[in-house]
Amino acid sequence: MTALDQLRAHITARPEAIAFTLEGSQLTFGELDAAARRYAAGLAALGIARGDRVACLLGTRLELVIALLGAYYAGAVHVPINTRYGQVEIEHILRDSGARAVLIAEGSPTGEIVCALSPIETLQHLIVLHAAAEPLSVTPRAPLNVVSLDHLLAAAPMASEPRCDDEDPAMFIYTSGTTGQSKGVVLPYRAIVANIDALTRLWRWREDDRLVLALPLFHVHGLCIGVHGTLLRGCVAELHRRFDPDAVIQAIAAGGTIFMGVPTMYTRLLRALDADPSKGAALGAARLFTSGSAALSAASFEAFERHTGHRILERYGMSETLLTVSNPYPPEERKPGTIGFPVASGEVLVVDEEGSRCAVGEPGEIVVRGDSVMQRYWNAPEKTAASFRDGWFLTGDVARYDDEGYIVHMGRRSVDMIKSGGYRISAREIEECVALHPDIEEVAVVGRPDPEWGQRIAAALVTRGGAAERSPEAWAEELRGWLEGRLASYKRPRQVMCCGELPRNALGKIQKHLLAWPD
Ligand code: MCA
Repeated sequence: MTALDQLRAHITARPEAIAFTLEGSQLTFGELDAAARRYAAGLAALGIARGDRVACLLGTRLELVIALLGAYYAGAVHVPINTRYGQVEIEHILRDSGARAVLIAEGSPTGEIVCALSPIETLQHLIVLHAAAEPLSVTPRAPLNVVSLDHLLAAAPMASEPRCDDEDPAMFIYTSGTTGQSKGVVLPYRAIVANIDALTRLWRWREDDRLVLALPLFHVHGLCIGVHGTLLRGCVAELHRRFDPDAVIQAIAAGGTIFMGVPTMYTRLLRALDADPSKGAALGAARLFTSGSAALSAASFEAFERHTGHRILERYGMSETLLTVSNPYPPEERKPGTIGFPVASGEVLVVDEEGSRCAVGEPGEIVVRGDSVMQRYWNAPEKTAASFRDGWFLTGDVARYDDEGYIVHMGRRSVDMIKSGGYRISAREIEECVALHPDIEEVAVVGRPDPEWGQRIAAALVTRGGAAERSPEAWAEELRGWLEGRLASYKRPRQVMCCGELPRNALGKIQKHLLAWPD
């Protein structure tokens, strides 16, 4: 059985069962399959062939799941793009991936950004959602073939059974590194299915589960675990367009059994519970709460248990390796402040500089190998080579074993990688964009501890001439305007400090840890 067959098991066996719901609309497994077959035939009619990239710039909606599966059925590669991104990020992904088509929601800010881009050689088709219902508010600058999803969905379904090899790329996920622009992580079917199958079995997902899915569907957390887990386990995913603590509490009170969140979401759920502790009982009725994408504080773990009786199951992963470490399922074995043990789809070790397994308590780097690991970075053989050693992927995350063998995550090796609101953010990418400001001579961006976001973005600026008179607050406001539309708003510095010069070592390298931030 191929990995794609595994993803389609419930489509074949239980076509009548509901797979996804959103605000009163729903898709059964059979309806999803039929729509994906028509969309795949429509893509094929556009000339999209095996291995071609189809970018997707949609917020959470049922069409996104159809577009994902339809791309798979057409043999194409799904390239999700964060709908909060600005022009710099979107253009980079479209160019780097060589996407032949991009799916946008007409009238959306990101759709308008795509229309305003100058021609991208490989990009030929702009797929909008609806046929002529709303003419495009912005005419594309580039000569693109504009076609609607409605139109593609009217195609006769593909005649043959969808087929692909396990090593074929299913998706490229663009992710921030320590360098400026994001890198495309090539995820083959093998990795996604092996990992999400192992993870959802470990977490005992069942057909009768109802997943309350309020994570965005353009990153590994929401898209791989949420959507692919639903397909693999045959449960129902109730999609939410955005995270709203009260809506999540209501959804769980109405029968939701699983919730997955980033720590910032738990902070907000806890705020709602503090304001009205009676809501704890509604959440108590669920079966499983998991947390990932950034470290959950032991204080949040304990407060959530006090309110709801649930011990949040914390796990660890990254786009390149998928979800590789998880706390055990039995609640009493979930240990706050740890990420748990390796998931069955790969091997995970904490190693020292020589690559030997660290002793208990000794900090080392998390390294991963096995089925769940990406194939490579797209178009970047040197970066791919540099991220592996003897077949092990080097995560850049520092951890240690505790005395029971649980892995304790301790942070990133590089200060240039920031985790804020569950997003992985490259300090360099922000620095490159800020440095283009004519009044800024130099900039250093770091993540500073923040109780709500995990880390908040802070920028130390060396400004030019007369601009030095502006206050840090005025500079923060200036940067808001400068970055608006260029980068996602969650990458905007929330704290700004102006300095005469940046601290450097004898070789001239900026020493970010020596920056003296006012509190
Ligand atoms: C938003 N704001 C922020 C941040 N994000 N301020 C500081 N730091 C931030 N990180 C600001 C906005 O600019 C805005 O302010 C205000 O907060 C509300 O913004 P909004 O976007 O509406 O925030 P939100 O909708 O409340 O979103 C918060 C969120 C969201 C729900 C926590 O960030 C989220 O969905 N995060 C999940 C990310 C995720 O899926 N990560 C998984 C990656 P203003 O109005 O002033 O502009 S996959 C991964 O990491 C790996 C593989 C893994 O292990 O899962």
